[in-house]
Amino acid sequence: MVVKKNTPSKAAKNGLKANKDKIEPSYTEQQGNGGETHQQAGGDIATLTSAQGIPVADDQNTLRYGARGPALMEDFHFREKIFHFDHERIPERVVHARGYGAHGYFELTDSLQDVTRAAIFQNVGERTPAFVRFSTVAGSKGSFDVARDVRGFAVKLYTKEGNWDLVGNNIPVFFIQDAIKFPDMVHSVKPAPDRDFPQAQSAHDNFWDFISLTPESFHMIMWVMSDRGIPRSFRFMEGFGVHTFRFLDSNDRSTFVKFHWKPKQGVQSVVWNEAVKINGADPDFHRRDLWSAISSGDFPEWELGVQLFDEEFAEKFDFDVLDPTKLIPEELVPVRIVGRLVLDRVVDNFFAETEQVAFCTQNVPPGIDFSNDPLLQGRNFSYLDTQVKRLGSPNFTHIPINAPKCPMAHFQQDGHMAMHNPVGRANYEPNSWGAAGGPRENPKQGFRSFASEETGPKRRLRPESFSDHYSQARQFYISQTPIEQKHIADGITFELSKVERPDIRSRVVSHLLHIDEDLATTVADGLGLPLPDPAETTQPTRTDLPASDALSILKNGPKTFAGRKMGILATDGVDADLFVALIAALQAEKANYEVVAPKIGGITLSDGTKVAAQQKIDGGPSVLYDAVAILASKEGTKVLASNPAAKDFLTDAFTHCKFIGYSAEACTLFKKAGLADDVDKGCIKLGSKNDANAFVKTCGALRFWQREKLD
Ligand code: HDD
Repeated sequence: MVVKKNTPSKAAKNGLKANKDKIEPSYTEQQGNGGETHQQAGGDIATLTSAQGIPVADDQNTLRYGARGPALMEDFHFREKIFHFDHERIPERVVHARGYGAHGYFELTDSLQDVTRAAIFQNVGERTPAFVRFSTVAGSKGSFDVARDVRGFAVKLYTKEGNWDLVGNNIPVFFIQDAIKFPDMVHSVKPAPDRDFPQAQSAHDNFWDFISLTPESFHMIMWVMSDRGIPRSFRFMEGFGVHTFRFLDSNDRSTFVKFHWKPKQGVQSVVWNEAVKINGADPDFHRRDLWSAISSGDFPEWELGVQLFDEEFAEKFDFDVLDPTKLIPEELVPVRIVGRLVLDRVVDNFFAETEQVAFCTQNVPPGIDFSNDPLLQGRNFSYLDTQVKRLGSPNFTHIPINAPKCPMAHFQQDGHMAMHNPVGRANYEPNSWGAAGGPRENPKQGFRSFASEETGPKRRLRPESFSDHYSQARQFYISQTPIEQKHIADGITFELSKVERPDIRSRVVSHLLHIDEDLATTVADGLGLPLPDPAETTQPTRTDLPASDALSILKNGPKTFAGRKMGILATDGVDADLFVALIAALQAEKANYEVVAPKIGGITLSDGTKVAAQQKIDGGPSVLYDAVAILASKEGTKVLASNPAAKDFLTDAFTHCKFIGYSAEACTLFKKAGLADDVDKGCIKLGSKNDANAFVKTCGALRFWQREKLD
């Protein structure tokens, strides 16, 4: 028998050759040796080695006895390779498993020296390195991006006095008031233990059962059911520290503070029908967006704002500032902008950075301190545990993404994977070895807690000051525009229509009656449910809280199409002047676009110019874009009219209230899509190249909401 040795295919070899210049070293040391690479044992392509650095001669065939004989235990290369592969996974986060991170910096624009001694807030213009991880909460690591869910907004700031982790969300309040309920809340939204579904969604019995029995969650529910629960991307979300924290100045004087991240790009969301379709078309919609924006130099930016207030305000405020289900309206305590956060670098390696980053709420530098918010107190206990479980060692702070960028000096030692250990003789303190004896405590510069005075019996209780569950939920609801209110009603109706037990649906509506009667009636009607009695409550809803415009997305929308993406559905023969003018207008506006064409090979314009396509029609549905243009020639329109995906492109864009620009010839597609009688002011005919600019400016409004009928 002729024995043939299995070698890499010709194509694989050619591929290697063709990309020779681009080939990265196969393994880059992440730490410890100054970033040297194992490389170039021969020629200009690095020689493959084992993890021990032993050059590998054959990576295609296991070592075996005879041509067809058994594998040999002696094959240490195979053993090491498979062993390592078998251990590649670490446990995913118990919540916020699906996330995406990027590097950047925080720059101080307004000194907070008057209220805090935190180093990061002293010198205007100073930049502090930052790493941010955005996430969904409920879905597993491989779930889709545009689930209806809260988004995590976790920021690690590598300050000169240690790491500060501000582990927030895109919603300023939380579901529960006491950390002891967190496992129940999370279990209820995650897949049921017997069937292990539903995945990454809250539209099911368990979640709404828990919510309907937990009235304190209703303020948060209003936010999650609003369009805030389906953000357009991470770049267009606000972030909130949620809890009340303390600032401490150099005399340990305390000022309460709430943290806000405000996106320079504006806040923007998608609509539900669109979200469902995006998840099919591109499950990575949000991570792709962040990656593309940063990679193309369009760096997302947020302003850091603080709401500062004192004990006196806290005493007279309508709600308890320690209750994490309440916010302080910006109209009452204005948000002072003190800095900006810019994300300007994608990760080199997802696992090393985004997966291994370990946020802990208890990481605060001197000058920042906690309040007694019971949820925050519980979180401070929880995060350390979870990192040890995930990362496998108390030395997770030695991983570069978690290591402070300021000097560290302590006597902690050993443990799994320890990279930094004490040197010299003394590894304890106090000691009498003088300067050789290592670091010492520093009462002046070191972290000091606020010396609050606490009294009271030891017992388990929920304070009376936490008992109003509906007034701020109502305030949020009345602060929304009619379209946003409709979306909230639609959102709740959709979710409850997936709940199988009518008594749970009814119980939810019994709470909504305390928030807004119209909302409750609309939802009940949408479910075909008789209106129940209002839920029992000890606290009547306050109706004197004024609307707060800051709570609405649409009242604060951006006025420009910058950073947004247009889908240009184009065909062969389209007017070259119009096409070029549209691209120029988009570029002038700093907007992005993709050409969507019948064939991925692209199109030929009327003047013979070839244009590459980024998407074939069925791979680039209009849900992926903020606005669309349909630029077709007469012949091209015929091609589109016979293509179901092209008709969907138009009808979806129309249904989702997007602005639609179209060349005169593309009119026929409206007919074919059954929209001929519906053409409205959001559908803009691009008669000549001169119309392109005005169209792109109009798109700055992002949606033509008049199209959505209000009952
Ligand atoms: Fe939490 C992760 C935000 C309440 C326990 N949480 C986690 C992350 C974010 C938040 C953004 C992901 C961090 C990352 O990207 O790695 N969590 C919040 C906010 C809360 C909150 C804004 C309320 C205001 N969390 C909360 C409570 C507990 C936890 C009450 C437990 C008592 N959270 C965790 C955790 C996680 C976590 C189990 C899972 C993975 C991790 O920590 O690193 O410890």
